[in-house]
Amino acid sequence: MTAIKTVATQPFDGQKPGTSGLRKKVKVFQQPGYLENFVQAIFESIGDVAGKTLALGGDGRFFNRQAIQTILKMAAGNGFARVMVGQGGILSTPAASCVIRKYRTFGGIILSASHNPGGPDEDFGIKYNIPAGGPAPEAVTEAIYARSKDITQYRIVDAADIDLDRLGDHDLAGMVVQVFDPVADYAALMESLFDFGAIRALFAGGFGMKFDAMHAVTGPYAKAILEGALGAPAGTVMNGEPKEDFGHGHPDPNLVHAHDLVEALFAQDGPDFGAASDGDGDRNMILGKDFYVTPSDSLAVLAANATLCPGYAKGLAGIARSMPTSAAADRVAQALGIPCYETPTGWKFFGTLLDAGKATLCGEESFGTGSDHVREKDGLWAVLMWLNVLAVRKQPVADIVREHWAKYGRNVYSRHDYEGIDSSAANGLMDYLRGLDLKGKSLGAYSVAFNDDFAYTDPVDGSVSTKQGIRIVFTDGSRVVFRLSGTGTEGATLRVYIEQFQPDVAQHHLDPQVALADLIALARDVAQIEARTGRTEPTVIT
Ligand code: VG1
Ligand code: CO
Repeated sequence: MTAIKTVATQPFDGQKPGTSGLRKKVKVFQQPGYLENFVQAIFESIGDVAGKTLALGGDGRFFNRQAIQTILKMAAGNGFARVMVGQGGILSTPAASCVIRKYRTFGGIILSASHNPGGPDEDFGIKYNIPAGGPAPEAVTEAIYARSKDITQYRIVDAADIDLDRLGDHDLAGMVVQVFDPVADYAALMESLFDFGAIRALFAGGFGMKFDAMHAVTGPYAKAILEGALGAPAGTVMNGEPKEDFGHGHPDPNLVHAHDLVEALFAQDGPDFGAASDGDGDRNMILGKDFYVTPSDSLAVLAANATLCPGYAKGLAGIARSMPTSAAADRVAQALGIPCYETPTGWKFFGTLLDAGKATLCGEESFGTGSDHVREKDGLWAVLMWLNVLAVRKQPVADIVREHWAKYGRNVYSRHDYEGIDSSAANGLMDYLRGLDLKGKSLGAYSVAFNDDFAYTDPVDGSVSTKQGIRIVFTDGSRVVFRLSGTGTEGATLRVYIEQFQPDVAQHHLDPQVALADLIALARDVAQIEARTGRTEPTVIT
């Protein structure tokens, strides 16, 4: 019988989960006790774990395997009966949500810093998902943080490491470690939602696609589903081997970082369809031939075409989008006669709406789309939904989006990120904006309808979240929004979101940077971005 050790420890500062879990440099996580304290704080904040089952896995980044061994021993030390861990320590975020729900586990721990780079000098992350499958709501993350501040000891067993590559049940000091295939349950769920026969026929007819897994977690999933079940030619999946440092890349599926894919789609004789996913598999970018679909438009187009997919044939109960996401989805909801909810940034805010059956599809401007099939955003799911729509409509991606704009009007949209700026300058800028009273004033050619700091009251459980982003909304419905990122690990990242509705089809072809030029300049001026941050240009534009 292996003895459970109780190890004395001292609290670390700053174990406060951000938009999606605790993200820090690997070196921070490698400090003795750092990971252990946070895991113990989780186990003590989620109720009685004795005899329960936990799901566990991560995006395969550096430190993933080591962290899993530690968490397994701590789960045994804290009385869990079983831990289901993805083979090789691999489990995409949406697959984790799928497994938690399917096997009714007592939630799960996901190891990922998502789109942040990986490697010994880069980032690591950890988050707890609740038994419903979604990210822990704020009440739970606050409890974990509070516990991390007064922790004095953690519990762990002394035992040999588990062979994470060998499928099946392993014994760890009396606890069962079940190493399972991380792809199978997820692939089966996808097949239950989409018309795989129609997509197979599409590929058989010569439809060309590239999927960029960015050397991150979706490689095995995409190969099994696209090249396996759906018969897409070998080589459809690019960068399909998960690597601990993502091949020195930045696994963020946008026009800047998914450059291999962008090059392929904008080349002469490029494929018909392109997609990419992020580090942990919950984000997606959609490209057509010579065409980029903004995430906000992608949500709206999928909502408008959802009934073409078997899993959504009965229609949608409602749509939910994060506040900075464009109102393109709202127009579809209005046309369908269903509600559209506006939540703060972060998938955790969609959970109650999905659980209550109020929303079926959800989306964020940050390349996140998903539905009530799990409680996370889901990159490959969005790609498969697009494929299902393309298989039925038999039109190029660009035509589908342009027709959509012609019918609903176009919410011209862009996000400008200023990464790695000084934290106090960033906070000063936000405080300054918060203090402005602009109502009724003119900014350039625009007149301000209202400005505020977005606050949200959850319509299901009544919980209130404040300070979720500064909005300046103009009388014509255009708006600029300012937020600080809650997922970075170095300095601060200022995100500026710019949106304008354009009903005139003759203007729809314009590059958003051109169409939005006045609003972009106005946003820069009103927030004094250059004076306060020293930056004249954003780091990333999406
Ligand atoms: C970003 C995105 C947000 C997303 C979050 C987690 O947060 O803006 O929409 O939910 O990342 O996604 P922030 O606070 O940096 O703006 V992931 O794929 O990093 O788990
Ligand atoms: Co992610």
